[in-house]
Amino acid sequence: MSVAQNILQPSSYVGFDTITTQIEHRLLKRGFQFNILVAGYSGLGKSTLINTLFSSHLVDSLGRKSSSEPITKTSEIAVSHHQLVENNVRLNINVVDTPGFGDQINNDKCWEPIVRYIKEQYSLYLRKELTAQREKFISDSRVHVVLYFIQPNNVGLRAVDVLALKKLSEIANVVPIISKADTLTLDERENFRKILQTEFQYHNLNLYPYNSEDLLDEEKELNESIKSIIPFAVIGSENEITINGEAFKGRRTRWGTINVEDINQSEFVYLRDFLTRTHLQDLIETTSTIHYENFRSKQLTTLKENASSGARTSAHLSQVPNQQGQAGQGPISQQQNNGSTNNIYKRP
Ligand SMILES: Nc1nc2c(ncn2[C@@H]2O[C@H](COP(=O)(O)OP(=O)(O)OP(=O)(O)O)[C@@H](O)[C@H]2O)c(=O)[nH]1
Ligand SMILES: [Mg+2]
Repeated sequence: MSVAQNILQPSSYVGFDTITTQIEHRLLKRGFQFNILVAGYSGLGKSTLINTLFSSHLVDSLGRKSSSEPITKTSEIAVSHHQLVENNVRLNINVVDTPGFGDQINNDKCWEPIVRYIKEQYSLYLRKELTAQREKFISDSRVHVVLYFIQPNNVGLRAVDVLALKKLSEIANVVPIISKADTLTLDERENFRKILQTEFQYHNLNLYPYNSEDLLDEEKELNESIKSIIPFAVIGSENEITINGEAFKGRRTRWGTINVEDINQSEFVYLRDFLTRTHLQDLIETTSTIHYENFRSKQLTTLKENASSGARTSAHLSQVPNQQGQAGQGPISQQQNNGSTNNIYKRP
């Protein structure tokens, strides 16, 4: 069956072309929510980079500033909420700081608390979606991007990195980063990036951005060029340095000063543009349409299966008289019904 489509041109101005402005006003009023999680080995500059990224002090860096300071470590997952405003655009940011790997006595499965945290946020969202009286705007704590910090060892990924990247990229958008890039020479940096890219392929890691047929040609091109420089080799600093009247965020070393925004020294600017200018909306969207959707469909399928097996069991049980001789009133059927209803709220 073919549907004839006539494109009509109104004879006078109707005004629906302002819909984009109307959407913009509404979105601006509501603001945007962006949730970012940092993960990786301890002391790799996770907290420092988050502060450098948004040019604001968002989280406390727990590293030592001088050799006399005690070493303090992030020991549990901590979420901090922030609101940044730029040209009337309100960006609500949740930064999820996680304990560095390698700090525990047993580092087996040290990524598990992070995986659990990410799934809990999906579960929370799903629960809010399924309530009878839904909130008008469901507050979104789903993690939109995991920045995974890799040690600048010029050797390759550790076994823990491979496993953590695998587990995390199955449930969220993961962007790997070579941290403290000032500890590598420019040649070492390029060499290390190539080693890592080969390892990502070898281990079949599904890292962000993804290839999709839905993308426009220019978006595909942009993603290809971004993929060629992932993992970004970055340098972070919260310290403001002034040289010849010019103030910048940088690191002062014995050999000179590093401006973190100087693209000849650090790919920090590329990372920031990627996260905030070119891919912010896509990160939010893919979290919802790919990762949350996977979680949601698995949970609902399990719920449906449990419900139908529960119904079959209770139909069967209804044939079996209980101790009082009443069919289907016994504690077993009640237990099974409870189990299946609660399943969706359980930690996966
Ligand atoms: N050389 C160098 N040092 C850095 C860089 N970024 C951070 N640091 C320093 O590394 C130390 C640790 O930084 P943090 O930001 O606290 O590291 P973290 O990964 O959050 O550490 P944990 O919370 O303990 O896991 C601090 O002394 C920072 O000043 C960098 O790009 N280069
Ligand atoms: Mg930290």
